[in-house]
Amino acid sequence: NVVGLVGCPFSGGQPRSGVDLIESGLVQDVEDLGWKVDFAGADTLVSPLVSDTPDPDIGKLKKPRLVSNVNKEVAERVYSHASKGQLTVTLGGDHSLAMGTVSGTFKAYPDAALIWVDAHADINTPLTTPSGNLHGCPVSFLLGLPGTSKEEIPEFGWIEPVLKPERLVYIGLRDIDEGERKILKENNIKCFTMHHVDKYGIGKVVDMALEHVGTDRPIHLSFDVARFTSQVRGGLTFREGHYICETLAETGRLVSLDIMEINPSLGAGAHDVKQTVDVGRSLVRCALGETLV
Ligand code: DIR
Ligand code: MN
Ligand code: MN
Repeated sequence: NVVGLVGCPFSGGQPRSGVDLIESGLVQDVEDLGWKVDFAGADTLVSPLVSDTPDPDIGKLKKPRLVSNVNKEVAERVYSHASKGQLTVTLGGDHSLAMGTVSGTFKAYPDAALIWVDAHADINTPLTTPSGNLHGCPVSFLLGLPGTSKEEIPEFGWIEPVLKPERLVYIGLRDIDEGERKILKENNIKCFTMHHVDKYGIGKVVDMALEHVGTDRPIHLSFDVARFTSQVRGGLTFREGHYICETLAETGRLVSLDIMEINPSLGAGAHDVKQTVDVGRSLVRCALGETLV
């Protein structure tokens, strides 16, 4: 039972938190749960190569080459852990990093399923993105949607369309762009929004999500914790988030975990930073089998 730890304090080119999680004692947490940890140390965190090469927008996309390069390295690292049978835990960093983590996981486990826990679908394409922020786009590249092909955007040509729409399920959506809504419909992608969480409860939603993707597949969980602590009106609660992690741990089929957007907002006080870090740590512990009693 080995956890392969990948740290990637990368936010659209802004190196930030995530490191905080490791510094706060996460490695010890994981070892206390009975895992060995394969982590080469904080000086091996994935960090964007500082370079003088200009990185102009491509269409609307901001910092495309930087995001692509960092993700290519993340994909290689995740694959190297996953291919040895380790459970990969990646600490981000912004959610564009799932381009890398999911690519690496699915290279090792081609029949895996992806569970995306987020208020947002992050499925904009280079053609539909309203903001140009790549953290709103990773899923479209993994699915190979129109606008993401090697011919259309060779800078991301290393990403293979490893994900099939029926192997993807969302939990916790509540903020979807018009273009995304169309993509979700057209591709018949299963979405459990906050409406469904309210209606069925989180227990039933997780059961239905697992049923949808197939109960015997390896699972990659990509968890966006942005503003999770401050309880933005209408989002998943602290317990609902933890319940998801606990239940996936119980399946015994979790092979890869992303805890993304551990980015206490700039200018946040020490208290907010600590809260965000504590939530990230406890989600990781739950996903690795910590139980309440
Ligand atoms: C919006 C916001 N859908 C976009 N996305 C995210 O810019 O594509 N915000 N992920 O956190
Ligand atoms: Mn996200
Ligand atoms: Mn989000």
